[in-house]
Amino acid sequence: AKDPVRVLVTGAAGQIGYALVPMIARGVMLGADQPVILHMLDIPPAAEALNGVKMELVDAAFPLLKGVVATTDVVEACTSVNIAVMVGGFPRKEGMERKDVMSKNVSIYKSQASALEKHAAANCKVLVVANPANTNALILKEFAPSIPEKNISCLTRLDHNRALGQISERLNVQVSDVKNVIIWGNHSSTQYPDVNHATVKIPAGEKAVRELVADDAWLNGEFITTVQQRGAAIIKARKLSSALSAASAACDHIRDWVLGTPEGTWVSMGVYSDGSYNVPAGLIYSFPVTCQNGEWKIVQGLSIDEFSRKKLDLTAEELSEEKALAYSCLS
Ligand code: NAX
Repeated sequence: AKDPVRVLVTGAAGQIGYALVPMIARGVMLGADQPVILHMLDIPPAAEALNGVKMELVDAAFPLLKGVVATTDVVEACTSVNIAVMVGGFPRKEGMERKDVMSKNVSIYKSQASALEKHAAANCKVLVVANPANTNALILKEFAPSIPEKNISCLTRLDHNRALGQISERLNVQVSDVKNVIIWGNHSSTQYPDVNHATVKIPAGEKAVRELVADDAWLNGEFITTVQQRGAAIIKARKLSSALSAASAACDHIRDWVLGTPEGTWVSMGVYSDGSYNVPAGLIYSFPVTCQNGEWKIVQGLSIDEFSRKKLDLTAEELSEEKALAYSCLS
């Protein structure tokens, strides 16, 4: 039998946490043969609720779940973890300035970065979900200099999956037959969902999404805005932000990272830019990636037309501004 993997979920008493921890304990994230030990962190006001989640995990009698640590102590939470899913953060409340929200999250991610750096297992993989996800991940990277940058990422897989879902609905095809959409940039409304290289499986092989949809106005307009604004649409409908789809996307992200992407398929991950596609180096930016042996690699050589170029640049500019704002909170 395999040794258990320790998975940290911060903000585990929140709504994504509540959807995510049972998925991890059922093997959705790391596989049906991989035992896990869950580490759940939240803040003292949520300690009682967190303990309730722990009680439910015990009550669910998950065969793969070999232990649960539920704590408000960051060091205890981070100790020996192999995977860290950072869902905890400070939400933007009505009337709050962007800078104030940024400042709260900078201080959270700065201190959790140090705890991970000192106490996590060697080669721990980190996924930041909490918003502003890209910039929180960047702060975490900056304050955990001994964690290799290739081990730090942020979640744009939900946006990626939303794009797959929209194409599948539009063409009335199985979502599993659609692949190779791309989310470029920030997990925000400036993200660019790109279908220029996406395909659908057909009996004779595969066919370009653009050819099958045959409606560039829709693909360059409503499709993009629907994906960009899907989060707001969920809040409007549910009076709560997306949780089950976010949790599922976090599992997809880690599973593909650890176990690899299928041959010929890429996924979107927010990763540290090396300057690929003329995206400024030093931002955490969502790119198309393939994964093998536990490492992601940015897909190279895709053609970028003029329409796409502008959109890649626009979301990069927003990320540069967020980075500057985050740094201004440090001084
Ligand atoms: P909730 O408010 O339900 O849960 C957040 C939890 O984090 C709370 O239990 C809170 O007590 C805890 N927390 C706050 N500060 C903490 C700290 N310093 N250490 C540990 N825990 C702390 O929010 P939820 O709906 O679960 O969303 C969580 C985060 O995910 C938010 O930042 C949200 O904006 C972000 N999202 C990101 C998505 C993505 O695709 N990247 C999509 C979904 C989601 O909107």
